[in-house]
Amino acid sequence: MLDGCTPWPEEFADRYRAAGYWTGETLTGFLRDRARSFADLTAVVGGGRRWTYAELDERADRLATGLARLGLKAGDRVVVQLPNRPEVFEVVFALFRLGALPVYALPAHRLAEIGYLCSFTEAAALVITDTDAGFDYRDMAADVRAQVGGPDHILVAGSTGGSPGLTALEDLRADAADPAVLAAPDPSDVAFLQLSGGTTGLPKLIPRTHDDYLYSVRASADICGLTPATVYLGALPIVHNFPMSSPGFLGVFHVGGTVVLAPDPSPATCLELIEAERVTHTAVVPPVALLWLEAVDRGPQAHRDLSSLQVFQVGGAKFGPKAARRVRPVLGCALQQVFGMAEGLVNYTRADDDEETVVHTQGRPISPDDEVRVVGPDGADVPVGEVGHLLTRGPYTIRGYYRAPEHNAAAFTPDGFYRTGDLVRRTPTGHLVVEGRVKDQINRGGEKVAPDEIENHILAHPAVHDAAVVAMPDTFLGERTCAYVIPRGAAPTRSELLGFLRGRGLAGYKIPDRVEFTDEFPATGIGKVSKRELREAITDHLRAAALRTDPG
Ligand code: AMP
Ligand code: DBH
Repeated sequence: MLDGCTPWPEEFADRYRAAGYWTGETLTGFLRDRARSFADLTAVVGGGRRWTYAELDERADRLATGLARLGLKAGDRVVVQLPNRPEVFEVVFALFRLGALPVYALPAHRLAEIGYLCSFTEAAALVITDTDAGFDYRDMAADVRAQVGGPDHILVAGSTGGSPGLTALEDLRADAADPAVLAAPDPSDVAFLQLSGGTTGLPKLIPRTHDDYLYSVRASADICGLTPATVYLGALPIVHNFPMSSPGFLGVFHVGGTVVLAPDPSPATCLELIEAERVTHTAVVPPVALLWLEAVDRGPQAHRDLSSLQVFQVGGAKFGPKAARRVRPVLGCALQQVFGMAEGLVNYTRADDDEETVVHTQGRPISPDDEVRVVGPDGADVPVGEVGHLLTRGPYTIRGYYRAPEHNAAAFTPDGFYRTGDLVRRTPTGHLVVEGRVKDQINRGGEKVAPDEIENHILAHPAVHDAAVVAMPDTFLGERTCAYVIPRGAAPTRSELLGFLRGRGLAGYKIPDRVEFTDEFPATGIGKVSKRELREAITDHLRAAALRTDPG
């Protein structure tokens, strides 16, 4: 296994194989196999292109050959940061073919995150696009290289703009595939690294194996009722765990369906695509769901023909019952709530669940062998119906983060349960209702922010003495970030501080939504900063301000 990863104990691995969950299939062979079964069916639509399974397979083959000639090989880590365009599939399947490990970054990531990922994983290459949404990724890549002294290869899906340190994928793709480059990885080995939302200073990396991940993909495709007639709209950044595997593009490719890539999740873009491509399934986070509901419900997209839509998945953050109840009347399709995590466990409401279950719960686990415990502060199981901390272990939940022994000691119990940090309640049917969290994390409409990481960036400002970042309630995103700052001497202005954070190359969604200057922080009994009191203070403040503007 890849160094710095925690395998499942042998007795569990044996059990998961015996139960038929771990089949020995690998992501290396996955696409070739599907291309044999579904050659002429459409695999991908996006960016003005349509590729059949045979075409995607051939492209991945030729690119893999080019990458091998460049020197990339099995076991190499390759940071992949691409927007929702068909090349993203060509690249990840080419890497799987070589046995190289994609490290998935989001398009929103900037120098701080990409630099960290490249250096922490000792990446052999970084794959970017040229420009997207007004941002030039080539400039960022040059800064990454200047900062971390690597990676050796920066590959661009698009134009290099003539820059000498960059290689265009177009120039790399071999004229013909060399079958000798095909790797033969052990199915129990790590296939890629996924990013966690994280709670501590730097994002944690999640190692997923061929066996465990493909089990979750196959089971998800089955639960979600995918068939070769499925047309899935990829509205979220496609390499996020949700649109990749729950059931996501891998679930769709597993059954021979079509993935339509949306360049952005806006209602204008997506609802037009749903109508034009006769989309049957899609997946969004709650704020996007709210925008779509508004746009269709007597809004500017009310005229769209959405009759093809069968399943509307919402997950990543809590979807309130009020909005959940509007899905069927407004969009004319079924809602499926999805509560998942890149670490493993995924819960779905099912097609045959009654309306109250679909509206009020976040679903139940994929697998009969997902072990779910809901425990109190003493670590003992609480009765059904009571709120407790969710711990889980199972055939597709990791036993440890990548190269993080200290963090693992806290994030996993000695017997291997992952401490999700989520507070849940279990219903008599085994469905889970997410009630809150114990982890220090802000869930900004599905985008996770680790306060600790932002605090460290704020503390780097010379005029900052101390910083504490907390969640504040928000009707649209659920939560936004508020940074409490104790200045050192003359306080910087808000805009100066935010400009400073942007200048450090922090992803936009991590820039605090609000900054409050203060002289001191409230303390807990043992003298730690009381984030609970800060959260309450900002919540009270916002409520009072709302009452002033809307006294009714
Ligand atoms: P990550 O570990 O970064 O993959 O993020 C997973 C976390 O997102 C979970 O542990 C939950 O805190 C949160 N989450 C995901 N889906 C939902 C949902 N449907 N409702 C509430 N929280 C969710
Ligand atoms: O939030 C998540 O990470 C998430 C949500 C839904 C996820 O990883 C998933 C489904 O697989």
